[in-house]
Amino acid sequence: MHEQYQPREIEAAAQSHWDAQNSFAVSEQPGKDTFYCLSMFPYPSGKLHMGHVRNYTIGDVIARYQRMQGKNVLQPMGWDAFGMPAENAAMKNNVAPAKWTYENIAYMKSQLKSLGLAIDWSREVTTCKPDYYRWEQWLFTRLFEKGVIYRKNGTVNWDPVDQTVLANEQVIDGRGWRSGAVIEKREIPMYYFKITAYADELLSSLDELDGWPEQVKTMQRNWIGKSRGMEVQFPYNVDSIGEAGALKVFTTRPDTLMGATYVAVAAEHPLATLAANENPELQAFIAECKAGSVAEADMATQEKKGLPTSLFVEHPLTGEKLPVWVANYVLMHYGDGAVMAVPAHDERDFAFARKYHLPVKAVVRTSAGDEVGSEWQDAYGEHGQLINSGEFDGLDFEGAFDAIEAALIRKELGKSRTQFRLRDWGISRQRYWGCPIPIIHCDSCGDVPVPEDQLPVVLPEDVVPDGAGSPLARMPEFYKCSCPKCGAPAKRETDTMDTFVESSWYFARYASPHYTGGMVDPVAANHWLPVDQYIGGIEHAILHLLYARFFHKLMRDEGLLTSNEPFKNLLTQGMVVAETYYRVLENGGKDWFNPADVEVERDAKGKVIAAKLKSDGLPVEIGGTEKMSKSKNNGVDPQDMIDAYGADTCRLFMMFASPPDMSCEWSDAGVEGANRFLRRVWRLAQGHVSQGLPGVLDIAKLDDAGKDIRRAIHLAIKQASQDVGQHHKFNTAIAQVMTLMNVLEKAPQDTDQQRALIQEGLETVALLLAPITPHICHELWQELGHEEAIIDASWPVVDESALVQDSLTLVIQVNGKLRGQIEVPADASREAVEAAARSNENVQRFTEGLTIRKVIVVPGKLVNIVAS
Ligand code: ANZ
Ligand code: ZN
Repeated sequence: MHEQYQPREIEAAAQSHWDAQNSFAVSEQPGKDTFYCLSMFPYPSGKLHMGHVRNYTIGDVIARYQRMQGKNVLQPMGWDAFGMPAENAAMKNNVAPAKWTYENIAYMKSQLKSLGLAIDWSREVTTCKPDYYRWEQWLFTRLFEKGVIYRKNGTVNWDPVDQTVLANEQVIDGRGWRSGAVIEKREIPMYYFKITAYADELLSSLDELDGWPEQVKTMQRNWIGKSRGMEVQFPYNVDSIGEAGALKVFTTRPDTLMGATYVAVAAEHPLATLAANENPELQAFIAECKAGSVAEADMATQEKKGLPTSLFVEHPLTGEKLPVWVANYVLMHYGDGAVMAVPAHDERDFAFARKYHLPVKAVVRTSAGDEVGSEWQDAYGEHGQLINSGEFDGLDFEGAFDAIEAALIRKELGKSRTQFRLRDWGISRQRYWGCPIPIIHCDSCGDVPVPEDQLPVVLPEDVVPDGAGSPLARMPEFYKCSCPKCGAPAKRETDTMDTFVESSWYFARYASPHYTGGMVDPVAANHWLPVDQYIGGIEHAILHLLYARFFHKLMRDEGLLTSNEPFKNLLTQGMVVAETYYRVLENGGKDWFNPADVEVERDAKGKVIAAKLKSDGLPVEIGGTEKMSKSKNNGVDPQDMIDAYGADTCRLFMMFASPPDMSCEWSDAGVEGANRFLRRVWRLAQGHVSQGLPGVLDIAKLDDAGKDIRRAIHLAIKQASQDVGQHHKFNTAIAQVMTLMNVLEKAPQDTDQQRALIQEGLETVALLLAPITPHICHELWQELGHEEAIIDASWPVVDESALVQDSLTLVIQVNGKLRGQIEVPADASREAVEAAARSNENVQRFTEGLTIRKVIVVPGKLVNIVAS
């Protein structure tokens, strides 16, 4: 055994052992407990960042721990390889997205390997390869035939200069991110997944997901947004053109119907179009609304604006005439694109009514008993007893809901309805680097799905896009084809799919990644699925997880899977954060400096109190800790850390810095501390091994000091097992091992039996750390004399008898202040403990002249004597 800890050598050796033994390749083994441990696969952006390292280390620790529990553990990895960054890089460097992507994958794979992850690489999945996406296309054609995918016009952000569709995040302040052109809304045909058909199930089966964070389930519930309300019709009669009809609105507050003082429609609503005839001002306003962003967040924050029309509708119950307004806060694609406005009880309507001097009529008594809405500063949105509502006065929300529904049904002007906020999922992208949509357009047959024997529709890989629309649309060799139905010349669809589609089913493909008989081999898929533990960032809490849950159900309904949900347990890891430093520029902007280029001074608690730039020695501002990002220039390259200290130090630091679901603050001192600890372990083991391995420990012959050491060993096992197995608290598990190390370092090593005890201690350290720092533990295990590699060893078992204590040390307090210690038999009664405490000489000194009022005994811990 080397005298020094040399991570480079031992990590290479451990990794080549695993490679040679194929240690992480798994197959279905009936009868053996399976554990499917999955970390969200990366986008091959170029190199790993700290967030990846954290995510994959957490997954690896769990996978390795479960393997030590004797389970058949599947931990796969792959690449979410389609997407825009490849196109942007292609344009910048004039290289095909495929080439850029494959090169990134090769490099990042080598990085992942250097971290020593227990991955079954034979199952690697790359979503931009035809052997993967052909099955996505296959499912698409099935769903298209079933009507679960359909085509209709959708509104998109159109960049008139680049002649391309932009994603919401590419529209910045209403302009294209590249061209700077003012973005227009356009209607173009798009493909949609009918996810709304699964809305109810996506909501209700959340209740079965006990292993998911409550916060994520809440986010999913809100996104799906089920609301029970009422559809209400407001009849109208447009005399000038002789048109009659009824304006339909959706409301969750039918109890406030008697307080409606106007109605408002979206700019795209047919009634708005009708009213704008011969009204240029209204036409201009409608055009302005239509041009705005399609992002819902922008809609919510924008200033409320509207224009009146000359139209009126009738209140369905009173017949009163209500004016029709066009308002920018009404969304066309929600509810019915129109609202009954109740300014007294709806915040948006209230703001709007104030601005345009519309009446405010209160119909719900506030908890303070107020009844005059027009004098309020704000809408009253709570439920309450009805007022000013005629026959409905005095009813509560439920009562009013039912009574008003009955009244509307009698007039055939309304009924209750449940609706969802969730929209169907538009997946068409007018981009090149994505999975081709397998549809052929024929003049006589319409939209024809590509037949199974013509799949996959292969994306050509040698194309360099130029940013002006999709190159596929300019490649006749791609889009010219013949109709599969009638054989006439036809045109292939040139849109590609949203990359969220690939990441919605990769977890299932890992079960049988090379299967050519279908999307998944149902036997293998049902063997491994659902995933036992899924680990990834909170940024995927809504869309990715929702789409993956949806796909799982789609695949179930195709007969491919039997389970209802893909991920049994979900761990959302916290962010990796680091200190930020900057200087203010003359123009008021900030120039950010990387922590590596800054020298800092800290106070006793480790807080940064001063910082200067290494290059010029002048001070920089301290910006506080933030998520590592390019924009704040506070990223630390994990590769530098691995090169300098080795993967084990890197893994140990990450796991020790904080529990996995909390943010983890990067610190050089922390990394050095982790490295120092591993060197300590090495030193103790090296000293021990160099004297030859001891004989077998005879537990029966242990003296008191020996019993104490052995108790420390088994206490560490007990607590680390709870921390890792039950709570994923790797940081406290590591702390247990550190405590044990302190004991072992002080333990005597004179006799063979004393050394046998150290042997047990060191073996325990190696086993407990094995999931976290697998390389050093691999080496230690061999050096400690084991034939079998530690990767095949079991998690240690607590010897409960070692935990039994003959005597206990209790802390003694007098009036809460520490005054001494007593030693009592472990099975001493309360009375005996109290008596021992009272007779303690310090207690007598500090209670002299006082009366003892109370003696509190906390078993196993302390005795507090209250005296005055
Ligand atoms: C009258 C009313 C009175 C409303 C009141 C609320 C409070 P959720 O819960 O999200 O489903 N609404 C309906 N369609 C809309 C649209 N296309 N654009 C903007 N707002 C719309 O919200 C339903 C409520 O949102 C409905 O109930 C309606 O306003 C509004 F005291 O109707 B309410
Ligand atoms: Zn045809």
